[in-house]
Amino acid sequence: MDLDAVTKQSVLHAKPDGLILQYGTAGFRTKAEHLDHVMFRMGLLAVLRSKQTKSAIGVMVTASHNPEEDNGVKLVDPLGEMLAASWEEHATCLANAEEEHLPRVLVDISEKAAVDLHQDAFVVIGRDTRPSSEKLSQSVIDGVTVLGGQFHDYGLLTTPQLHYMVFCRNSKGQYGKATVEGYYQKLSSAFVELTKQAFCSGDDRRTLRVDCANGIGALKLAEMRHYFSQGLSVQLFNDGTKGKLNHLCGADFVKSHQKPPQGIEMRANERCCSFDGDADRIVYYYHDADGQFHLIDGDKIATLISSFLKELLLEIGDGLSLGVVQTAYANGSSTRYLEEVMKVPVYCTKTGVKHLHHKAQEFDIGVYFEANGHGTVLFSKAAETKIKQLAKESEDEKRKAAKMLESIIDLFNQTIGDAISDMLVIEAILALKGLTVQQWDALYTDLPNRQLKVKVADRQVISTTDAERQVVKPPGLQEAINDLVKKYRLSRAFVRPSGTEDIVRVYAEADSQENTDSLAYEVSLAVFQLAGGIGERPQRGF
Ligand code: NG1
Ligand code: ZN
Repeated sequence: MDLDAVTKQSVLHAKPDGLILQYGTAGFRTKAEHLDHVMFRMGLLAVLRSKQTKSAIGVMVTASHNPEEDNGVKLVDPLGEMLAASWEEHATCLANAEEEHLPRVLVDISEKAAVDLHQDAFVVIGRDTRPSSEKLSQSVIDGVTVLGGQFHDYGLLTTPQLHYMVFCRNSKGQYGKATVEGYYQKLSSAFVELTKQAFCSGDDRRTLRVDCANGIGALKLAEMRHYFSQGLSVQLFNDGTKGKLNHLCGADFVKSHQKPPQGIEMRANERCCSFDGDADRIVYYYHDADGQFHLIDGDKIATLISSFLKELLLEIGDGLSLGVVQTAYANGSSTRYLEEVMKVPVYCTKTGVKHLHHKAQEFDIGVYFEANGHGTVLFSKAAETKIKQLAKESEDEKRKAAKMLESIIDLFNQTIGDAISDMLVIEAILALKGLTVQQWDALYTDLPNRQLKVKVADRQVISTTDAERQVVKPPGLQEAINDLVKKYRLSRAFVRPSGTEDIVRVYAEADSQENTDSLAYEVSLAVFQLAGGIGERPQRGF
């Protein structure tokens, strides 16, 4: 390591005095103007991680569904997965080191993690469409270069595409070709193969309206749609030509406000969906004939997908295990439906995809989705081998099911939730099953729910257990929540410090929207009073 060169370069990417940031559930995320030094340093860290793992490492510059003024960065591990937990700590140390300590921290990390400094390093870089992203990704490149790393800058990519590129490169092309065309071809040919049966009866082209959150999803879908246009026609809205990224549109807006985005033309009973700003989340929705809005969130997406998979698994009859992984934010109705009606085992993990991802890896086939629409399906190596074998050898009906599963393996981005993958799988299932969006929606009825934010002086005073469903500290808060929940029917509530914003999140569910809103308000007040609330007290009515 040429530490003198690092020190010299680092001056050009100086850390603002006193700024402390943490590598959270989604990497570093804050106002773009505070991130230059973090980007440079993540370039440095990616080189060390690459040397240590002897693999290509990814760096994605994005702040997902956050406002346009924000930005962020996360590292992608060799198999296209989130960065290992011990390296999140290294990332935090490196980002917060004062200028003069930077060389020492680099040496420390190299020693602690037993990095072989003679090893070559390769870093793969992608970015979203934010105005700040281009310059910030240049700072990443500066960091990579000063430590002698090689890199490939893909420029504009969705977050899942960057994960895909990393995995392709480290699997020596086995997972796919590490190009955007490779990605389009892999997913589209799996989609066309899977839907062959559904579309064989003449012109049955389906149309889907997609709100692209004025983000990268619009550019990539516009490039990709020609590859699958025989089966599906997508109409793009909020494509970034006029509106602002994530402003009054996108998956996060639709999910949290439970209303349609601006800028989309909806027709009664027609399917619409929204991506988030980096295209790793998706939610569906429609208006019924009375103009009432219906949201189909990640929980209902997981339900549709797992019921289809369960059918195929019964068909091949090979005893492969299927499990669904959710977080505490999953609607109570979805959990009940999956467990009691579909008889699928359901597990709850802490918020943040890496937790869901790890749990899902315990099954032959693990379906994981956050209620906000981030999720995918993972197939174990053993399941994949079995399915491929059956697709070749078994008799007709079994072979048909195995072939469908084979396409589904290719269609799901196995590295991380991917709005484009998820959209194509959902569209294929709806077409194959001949389901309308209303029929899908009618699988179960969501319990009314409400999410609120409370400002406190230090959100770390709250600690939780039981996959964040119970508070352990501060004393008295869980008892207060228990007493409030008892007042309502079918009710549930929990609170946890956000990993991406400086707030405490409150979630409540109950038998009616009115009761849900009262419960959410009362719990917010308990948090405010018992966990050091600051600013305005929570108000009744929203
Ligand atoms: P936090 O801010 O920790 O609640 C949010 C989402 C997560 C996940 C991360 C990463 C909710 C309630 N929380 O985390 O599910 O997507 O952002 O972007 O939706
Ligand atoms: Zn996202």
